[in-house]
Amino acid sequence: MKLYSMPGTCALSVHIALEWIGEPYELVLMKHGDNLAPDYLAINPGGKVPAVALDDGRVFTQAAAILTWLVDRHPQAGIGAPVGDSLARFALYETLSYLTSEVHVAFGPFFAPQRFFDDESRFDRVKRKSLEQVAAHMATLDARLAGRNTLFGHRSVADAYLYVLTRWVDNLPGGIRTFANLARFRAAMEQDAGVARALGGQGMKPLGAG
Ligand SMILES: N[C@@H](CCC(=O)N[C@@H](CS)C(=O)NCC(=O)O)C(=O)O
Repeated sequence: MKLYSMPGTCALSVHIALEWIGEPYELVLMKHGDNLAPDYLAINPGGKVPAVALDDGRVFTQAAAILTWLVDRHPQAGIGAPVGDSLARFALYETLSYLTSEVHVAFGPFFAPQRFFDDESRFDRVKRKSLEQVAAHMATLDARLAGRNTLFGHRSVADAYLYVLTRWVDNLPGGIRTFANLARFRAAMEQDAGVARALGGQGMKPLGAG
């Protein structure tokens, strides 16, 4: 399978998961902007990463769906919910949905204010509001990580996704240090060999606790 990614993006979460499960993959690392080029749009008309292309031609998109598909394909990896435990599966889906559809989305106006507002002179305000939303989410997640370095008491694909978001938190005033548990989580994730390999593969560096 091929994983299409761009450095620093949420596709890193899928890259980490692939490293954790040990499934062979080919990384297609694109530059920002290449995602809107015709050859990539032919693969994923949505123009976003991650996309996973299977050898049989199927293309999968949406990080939460890809991550839970990987969990199901590799139950032995123990990075999701135990097979048959519907409450644990619910909790995993609930958290992945929260991270992808609320927390990630809250960053949108910060990274791309022009998609939300025409008046360039107001972009600073739009970005500030975006980061206010992000800060509220991060406070929630920070509280959830009190006393532990995983969201579910064991390593999971939700941690891989949260790790990516913690890298973006450095854009907040005060950075990750405002959130002591998230800072500790981020540094702990970077001690993980799979995370280190994924970062290296994407040409990215660990950020530590800030
Ligand atoms: N809901 C999608 C969001 C994907 C997404 O927004 N990816 C970003 C990187 S984190 C992207 O490809 N952005 C490129 C762009 O918007 O041009 C998912 O969870 O996979």
